[in-house]
Amino acid sequence: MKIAVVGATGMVGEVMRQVLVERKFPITEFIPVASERSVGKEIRFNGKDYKIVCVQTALEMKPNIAIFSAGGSTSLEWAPKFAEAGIVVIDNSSAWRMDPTKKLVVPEINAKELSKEDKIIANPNCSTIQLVLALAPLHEKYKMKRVVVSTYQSVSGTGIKAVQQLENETKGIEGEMAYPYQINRNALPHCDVFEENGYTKEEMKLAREPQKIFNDRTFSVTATAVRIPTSGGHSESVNVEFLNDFDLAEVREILSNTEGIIVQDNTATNTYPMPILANGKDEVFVGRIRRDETQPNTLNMWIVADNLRKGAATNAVQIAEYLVKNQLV
Ligand code: A2P
Ligand code: 11C
Repeated sequence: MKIAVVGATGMVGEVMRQVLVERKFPITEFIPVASERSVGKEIRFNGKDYKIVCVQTALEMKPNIAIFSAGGSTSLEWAPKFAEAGIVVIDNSSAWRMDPTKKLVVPEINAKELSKEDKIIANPNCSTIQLVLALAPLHEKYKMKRVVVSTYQSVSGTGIKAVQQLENETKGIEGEMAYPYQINRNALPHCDVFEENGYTKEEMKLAREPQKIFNDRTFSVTATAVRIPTSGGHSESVNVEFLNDFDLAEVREILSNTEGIIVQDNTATNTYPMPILANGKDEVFVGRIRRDETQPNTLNMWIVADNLRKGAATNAVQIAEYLVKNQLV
């Protein structure tokens, strides 16, 4: 496969390069793409140096698959041109996620919907991916009615500028601000921009994307998204009301037997998921599994994942793997 990574120099792009190598994705030609600023510079992939090209050149090189992680406006402008040329685009931005003509895919849940006709495939938002992966087997068994999620999101989700802001603040250095306020020793109830309804765009992604991924509108999700001074992964406090009652031991067993999920749940040994444990891993970690004692059929749990891996790069590469394996590309 001839593969282009658009945004290869970015935070997700860097992890994308690592994940492609780690998972031994069958690459015959690698095309790193970035902005005009980076064209001609060299970038390392699988032990070799490659020259960075611009998007137009990448399009002319006709890769089989182009994985985009260069922001929404680059995707909006270029993904249709790639698709038109017969190149499959896996897009990590929010540009196409809610477009009814595009699939929004978490491979473990809905890759089966993919066909040869899908030329632009959307990768869900990082905080959505880890949420739905844990909810999927429970929804199948007990049927969700309502989900209340509060997130504790890593600065790496905002990008390099935010990682730098946190680093500067911890060292007492003045520098550029990615957030309107200090993030060190702080918590900002503000991820992505505010919408007219008073929610942030990040909160609305959490509310809307799960229904599309499950192709099911019988449940609803409400969210509060908070940025905290961590860099290794996103954490989520999740309260789920089901239509049917559950058994806690069975919930743990179902999650333990789900591909891509690791249960870390033992209060006696202080075992629970944390960003420092999830960082660098592809799995989604679930713990603090307990019954909400204030109302029937309701579960509380804590979900953590590396937002740059399963939340972005790993999920995109898994989509590409599915396409190759099923000869859809
Ligand atoms: P560059 O390094 O040349 O700016 P992040 O999400 O970490 O901010 O990274 C964004 C990525 O998207 C970078 O690789 C960046 O390249 C790339 N990028 C930004 N604008 C464009 C563009 N117009 N065309 C191609 N790549 C772009
Ligand atoms: C964050 N979820 O952590 C975001 C980052 O819609 O793809 C990814 C933004 C997006 O703020």
